[in-house]
Amino acid sequence: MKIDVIENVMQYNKDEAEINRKKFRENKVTVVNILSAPGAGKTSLIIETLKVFMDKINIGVIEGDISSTHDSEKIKAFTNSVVQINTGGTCHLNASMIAKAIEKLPLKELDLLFIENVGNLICPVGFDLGEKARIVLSSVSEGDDKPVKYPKAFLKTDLVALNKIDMLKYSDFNMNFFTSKVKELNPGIKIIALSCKTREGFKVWEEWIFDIIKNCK
Ligand SMILES: Nc1nc2c(ncn2[C@@H]2O[C@H](COP(=O)(O)OP(=O)(O)O)[C@@H](O)[C@H]2O)c(=O)[nH]1
Ligand SMILES: [Mg+2]
Repeated sequence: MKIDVIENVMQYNKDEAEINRKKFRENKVTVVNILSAPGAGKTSLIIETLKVFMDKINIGVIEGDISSTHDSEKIKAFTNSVVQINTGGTCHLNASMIAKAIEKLPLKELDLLFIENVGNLICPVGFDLGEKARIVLSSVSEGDDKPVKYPKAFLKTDLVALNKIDMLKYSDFNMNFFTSKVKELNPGIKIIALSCKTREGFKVWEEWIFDIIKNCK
């Protein structure tokens, strides 16, 4: 019985995600769902990307947090198209929450929509939101073993971004170990190493973003 209920919940989410995806397609908006542990740099990556692209394209942001408007307040300095979702304890966003949030966004005017998921590498993995692409953001300060400990997150993604590479010189993070474990799980996956502090690696990140927007149009 319990398993039936879980299956129904997952099927309901899948159906809702397909409705969102259709809406995104009709409005020609590229949607990117960012997953990471708390503090890996999701908000920083969104802000640094907004700084680069805000004069060229229209970007919206959905901020998912258990509570507070802390991140969306920061993002408001760079775009008016920001909606905060407070999950009230739920550890992931689901497709219904996104359906409600996009009612408050000028979807037709947007080229790109970032969804900052709730910070953890477990619960958000199973929930399709209707996005075009999913990113898993890891960071040097978390250590190089995250692909080993959270394999599903690194399997079900379109890009792995490694943030805070400015901290490599202060840590024992082994880049070869990290990349080889990611590639063992997901051989074809692209990995971008970057720093939101120094902007190292940002050219490659900007090109990746441009490419997925182009593919969506
Ligand atoms: N050294 C360093 N710190 C960073 C970098 N990116 C983000 N941070 C810091 O990491 C902390 C958490 O970042 P935040 O973007 O809020 O992470 P989130 O919880 O994933 O949204 C903040 O203090 C940021 O200033 C980076 O590339 N290098
Ligand atoms: Mg954040």
